[in-house]
Amino acid sequence: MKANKKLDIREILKDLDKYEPRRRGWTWRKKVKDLKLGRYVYSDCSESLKQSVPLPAAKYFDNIDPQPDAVVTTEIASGRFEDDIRRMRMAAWHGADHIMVIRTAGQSHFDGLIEGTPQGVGGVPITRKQVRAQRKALDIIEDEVGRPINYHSYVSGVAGPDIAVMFSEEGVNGAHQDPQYNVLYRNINMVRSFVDAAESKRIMAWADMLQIDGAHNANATAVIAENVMPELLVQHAINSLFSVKAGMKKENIALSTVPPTASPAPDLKINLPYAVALRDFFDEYKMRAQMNTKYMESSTREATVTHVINMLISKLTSADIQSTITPDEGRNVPWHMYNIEALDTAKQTFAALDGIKELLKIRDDGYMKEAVREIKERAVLFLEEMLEVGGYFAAVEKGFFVDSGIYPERNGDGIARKIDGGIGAGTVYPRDPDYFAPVTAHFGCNNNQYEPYKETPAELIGGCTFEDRSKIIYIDELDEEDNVETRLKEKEAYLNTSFVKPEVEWLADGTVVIDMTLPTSAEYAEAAAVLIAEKMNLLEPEVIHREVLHPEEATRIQVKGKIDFAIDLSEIELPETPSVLSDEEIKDFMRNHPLRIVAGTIGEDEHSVGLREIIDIKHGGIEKFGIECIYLGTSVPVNKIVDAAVEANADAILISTIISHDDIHYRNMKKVHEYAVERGIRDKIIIIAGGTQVIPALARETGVDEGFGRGTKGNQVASFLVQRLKELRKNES
Ligand code: Z98
Repeated sequence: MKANKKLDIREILKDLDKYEPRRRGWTWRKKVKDLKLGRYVYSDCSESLKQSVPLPAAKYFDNIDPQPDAVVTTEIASGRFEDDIRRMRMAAWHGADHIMVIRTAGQSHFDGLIEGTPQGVGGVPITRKQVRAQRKALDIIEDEVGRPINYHSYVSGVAGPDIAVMFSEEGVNGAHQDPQYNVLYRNINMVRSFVDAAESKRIMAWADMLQIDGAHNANATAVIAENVMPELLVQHAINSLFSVKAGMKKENIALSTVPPTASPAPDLKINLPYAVALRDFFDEYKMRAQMNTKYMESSTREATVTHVINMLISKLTSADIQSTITPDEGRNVPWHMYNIEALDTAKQTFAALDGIKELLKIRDDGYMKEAVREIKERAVLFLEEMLEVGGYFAAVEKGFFVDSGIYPERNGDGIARKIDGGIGAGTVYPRDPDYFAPVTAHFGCNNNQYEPYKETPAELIGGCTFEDRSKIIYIDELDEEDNVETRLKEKEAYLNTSFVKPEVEWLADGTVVIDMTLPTSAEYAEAAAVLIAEKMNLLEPEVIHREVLHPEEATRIQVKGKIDFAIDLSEIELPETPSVLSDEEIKDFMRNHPLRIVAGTIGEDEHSVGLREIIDIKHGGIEKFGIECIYLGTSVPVNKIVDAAVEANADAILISTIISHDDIHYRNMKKVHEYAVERGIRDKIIIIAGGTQVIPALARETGVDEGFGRGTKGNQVASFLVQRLKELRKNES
């Protein structure tokens, strides 16, 4: 797969009936001791990727892209698996190696597998075809980035065991499985949920899948999230020990942990002791750290800060998997760019905090000691009381879980379920004495009469679908309308054509966001913003975020809307990319035509880093070609830089400006040009203007010879100087 080629969804869908997964089971990253990258040595990093998109600032660091040692998750949930596949590719290039596919709303109440590729709501309907297509796409993507990617979804609901079998057959690498989730949040009968869970866990164990539990959901549901801390430990305990008893290896059991509270609460004072208590109790298991979503609103900035602080806790304690909830989850079903933002947030934070445990140690005395002990005590007492009242089922009936009080306080508002209530109640039957299930992975008694097949029942039929894939029945589309082929046909105009429309989740969905600040109160600003969007011809405008800058002075509003036109890329004439000469060509020219320039940041601009990079030899700047550079420093007045050029008999003036407020950068360029005209040197001197906000065409309009924007390198400027000088000298002769 070439980086400059798009994934061809139709190609992936071809011959899916014959697709076989490459492997089963979970893959961890390969940690590298003292990883050397560029000029740094990293303590907590893993092998680098073959291809990736590094952080924006990487260009100042030889484009290094350190990959943390924790597996990094992204959750994808657009409702259309074909669009999710493209997002998976973007995510992998930004460092995700755990792709969690959210299921469509309501799938957990389907008592069986569904087939085909129907469109989902808030996630995709998980079917064999969809799973195969995504796993097949991930095979291509993992080869491209050079790191195995774990594919993950959910083994829950009333079809839990059926899903577990299908996942095992199809090489799904990880799944959430926790019967408490069914009981508390999906109102599925508790007896059925635990029986199903035993079967599911045994199947997942056969496939070597990693399991993530569901304790974090209590955190997200509780009225005051930190009040469920003791209960969270109890939930983890129930599911992990149950999993071990069902045959899972401890290293395949991951606890889903979320720092319970978020600022403005004193985050670390609450979350850090909790994280320590959890890891003390469950040190044999893996930690899947997720961010706090309970207090997530529509501010992506706020969500990102919570995420960063949560990752500080991950690094101070431990996280084998770091989840990255998208910062827009509070306002959209996640959009492409926010998956990527969250992944970059994780990558940036982890690189920043690399080696933190060599620098800082969590105290084990005073406040920390007391706080850790208190959480543990409350959890143990909770568990003891649960046993006293007759066990888990009785405790759920009494509403022990997700109560808003901190144990032992109870406010009587917990989620209570009846032992004989909920979906699937009364559907558990005792096995007949001669019951025999000829499957490889099966929980509990599987009739003893059938010696010698007691331990290996599948041998009786020459292997079940786990050993003999030809027994798997692949069912293609069942619905003539609701399927991927019809959706692709609708998008034909944009599939590998030159037409593009903006998109946030589905190809050519046309969605854009505009961001505006209005000098009025929030209520008026919101109403006005919608009118503005309408006048801009945006369809279906909707306010997705508002932020009070001051109750009366101003409000910031973000509006989403759609456009109904496309752009034909074949009609676009791209500006010519400036030709860059080889170092040898530049040096050759310089040997015969020595060149002198004067340079400085002008006006009131003190930002010299960019200019120094263009000039300095150590940054590969133009000095290295033998160009004599007279650097005048920062905030050089316009007249002074031109006068200096006259005095030095310079061939060129290099000015640099970062500040662009009120177009001061272009105004200053114009002044330099005009003063050079006034001094009578304009036709003999080259004027070059650079800066992060400089757009070459606009710079040229001010009268300077060329503008150079963000990311310019010394050799580009030197090439321009050589080419321009050649022209000037040709004109002179
Ligand atoms: C996460 N952001 O955990 P349905 N089982 C468990 C779950 O936690 C979930 C499901 C099943 C979260 C994603 N978690 C939400 C233990 C969901 C999902 O019934 O398909 O919604 O099950 O990463």
